[in-house]
Amino acid sequence: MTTDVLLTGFAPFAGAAVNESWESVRDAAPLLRADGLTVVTLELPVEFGRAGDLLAAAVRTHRPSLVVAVGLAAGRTGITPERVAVNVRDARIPDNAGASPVDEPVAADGPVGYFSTLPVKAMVAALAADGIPAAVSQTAGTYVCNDVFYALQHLLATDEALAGIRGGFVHVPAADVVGSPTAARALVAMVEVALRTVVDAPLAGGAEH
Ligand code: PCA
Repeated sequence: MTTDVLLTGFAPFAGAAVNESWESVRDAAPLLRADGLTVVTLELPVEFGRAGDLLAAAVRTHRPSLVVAVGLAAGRTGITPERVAVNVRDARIPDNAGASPVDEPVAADGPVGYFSTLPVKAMVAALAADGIPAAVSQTAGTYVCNDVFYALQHLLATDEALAGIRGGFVHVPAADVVGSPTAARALVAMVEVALRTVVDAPLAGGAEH
């Protein structure tokens, strides 16, 4: 069976009881399946290196058309598809395994960055049309979300066996800004627009993050 989309969220971190990214992924999956798509979901640990390794293993196993990794960005005011992953780890707080890398590369042999291969502008436009606050983000930070995003893009760019698989990262805000049902609906809209949009919409305006 072929897989249309691999969706990942994160476990709770920084003392929180839940992580909205996993809740929205969990709730989006049945909605996407109801639309006829084949969906695999995975909850990733908030751990440098290991999270990206687990995602890579899932990509190799399922060979989805699309990979959308989702994380929580608590300070944000909308859903933010990320434009670019950067080859650096710089932790402000320890990850869930106690690691606090500072100024280390994600991949020692990798380029400085990778662009998302998701149509981030078209995704934002689809959410705006649905009245959901959204903007393109120009940085996924330097913590575990960026680590996973960079590892994903590096994998997809360098492993010829995975050629043609598109992927990227989306940050969701805290539940008091966008509740889980709305975040799940937003993920559905973004996956559906990404599946049918290979060339991104040329919309102006890199919004502030
Ligand atoms: N957010 C963190 C890591 C896990 C998550 O959900 C981040 O933005 O890096």
